[in-house]
Amino acid sequence: MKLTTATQHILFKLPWARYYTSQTLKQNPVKNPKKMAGKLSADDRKEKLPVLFSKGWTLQENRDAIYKEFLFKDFNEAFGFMTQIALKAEKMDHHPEWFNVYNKVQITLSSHDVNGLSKRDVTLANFSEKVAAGILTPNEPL
Ligand code: HBI
Repeated sequence: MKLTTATQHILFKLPWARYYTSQTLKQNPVKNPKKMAGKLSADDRKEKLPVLFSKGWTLQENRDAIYKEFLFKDFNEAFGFMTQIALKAEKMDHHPEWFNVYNKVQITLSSHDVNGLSKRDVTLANFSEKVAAGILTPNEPL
């Protein structure tokens, strides 16, 4: 019998049910949809990464991750950018590795659960580009 995740949580509180649930889970384990997503496929890399490279993202040499340094007019713009990314990251349950000093924001994206790049990183990178474009005044470098 397939148990929903919520049912499993409830049942896990009852000792006798814990055994039953553990046996049930062995038969049909609940997979984390995020972990099921997996690493970026070769086709996706060919299609999606060049677009980001053209916008200043680079592939890290020592790990399967992408990196970009954003420069803004001042700290307020930089922090406004980070605030919007932070809200998106929470909504996605996918978080950047980043560093900020004054008007500079350095972002590294990789998916810890698959130990490399996933579609989530591409999504967050593209979102970062949209936010930066909205914040940066015309003719300012990204
Ligand atoms: N952020 N970049 C990144 N990679 C993850 O695997 C990840 C995350 N934020 C939250 C998260 N995973 C949760 O699902 C827990 O695994 C921490």
